[in-house]
Amino acid sequence: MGRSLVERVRSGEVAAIARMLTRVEANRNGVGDDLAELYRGARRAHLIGVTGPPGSGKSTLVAALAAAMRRRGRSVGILAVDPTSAFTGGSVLGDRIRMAALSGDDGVFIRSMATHGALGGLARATGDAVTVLEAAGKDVVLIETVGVGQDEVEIARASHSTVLVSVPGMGDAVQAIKAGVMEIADVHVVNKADRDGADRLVAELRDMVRQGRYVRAAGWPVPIHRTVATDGDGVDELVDLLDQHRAWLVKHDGLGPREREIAASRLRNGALALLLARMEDPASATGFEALVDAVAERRLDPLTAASRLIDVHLTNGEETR
Ligand SMILES: Nc1nc2c(ncn2[C@@H]2O[C@H](COP(=O)(O)OP(=O)(O)OP(=O)(O)O)[C@@H](O)[C@H]2O)c(=O)[nH]1
Ligand SMILES: [Mg+2]
Repeated sequence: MGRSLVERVRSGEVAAIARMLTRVEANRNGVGDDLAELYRGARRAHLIGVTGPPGSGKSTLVAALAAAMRRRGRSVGILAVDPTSAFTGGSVLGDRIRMAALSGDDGVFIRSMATHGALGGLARATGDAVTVLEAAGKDVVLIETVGVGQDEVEIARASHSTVLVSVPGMGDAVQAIKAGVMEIADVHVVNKADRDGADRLVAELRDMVRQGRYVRAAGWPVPIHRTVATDGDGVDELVDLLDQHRAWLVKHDGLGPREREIAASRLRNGALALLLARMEDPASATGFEALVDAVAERRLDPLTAASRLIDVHLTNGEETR
């Protein structure tokens, strides 16, 4: 008794972190106040996004990275963001973590994030979960996303360092470009380097990076690194590369532009989630249902209706301020 949930999160209590994340995910009433308190003054963790096609070994790699970071004495938070099947995603990650023998270690906190309702809600919830883990004092937060849609790219982008995982023999590099995720990579990882075709994939990626069309930060030489996540091969070197990337960011811009990128992304996601929630709130009298009728009956086109909805909402917002 006595100590608030916020205080208990701040002292890194595992049960409190779990409870706060459940509140964040469900977007419970009052969680906004807790998050505001947690956000202010929270120490910045090194945010590392790990993205790539399904089955490329992201979870295995994340677990191996976490283990390597633990050996260096760092505390780690892991968020596995699965927009398609949060349930199986979580259990798969759970298996990988058990494989890496991380369970039972209080220095690692693992959570899979599920999507609830509104578009953009997942990105909002992920950002808020990062706030909680930072406030709990994690040195590093690893965020795994399946890099297929815009939401996931947005989540991966809201990191200091983004790892793009490809595997040999699937035409991944080409796929990644098509999906528009190529330029988010600060570090390319060719995982499953034990398989045929790793050399060719490395060469392909090297060509692309050399052409410079897909480079996120000018002046940072994007490394192309091989791993065999299942054996832990190349994982320690990947930790070194990520340290180097963070040091490079600090040296070149004091993290400023990257922090602003993260802040901008969080502001966008927050605004989107709030706007959608308020517009659809039956109690807020924004006329959502009436506009739905008008669009369904073709009395109004969707864009005009959307514009009216936003106008009404913004006016309401001003009046209540
Ligand atoms: N041969 C080989 N297999 C690997 C390697 N890394 C992971 N795997 C295997 O690849 C499969 C998928 O690994 P996961 O870590 O679940 O991949 P993921 O990218 O997280 O998958 P999703 O989250 O479902 O997109 C598992 O069977 C792993 O054991 C590797 O370096 N070499
Ligand atoms: Mg996974």
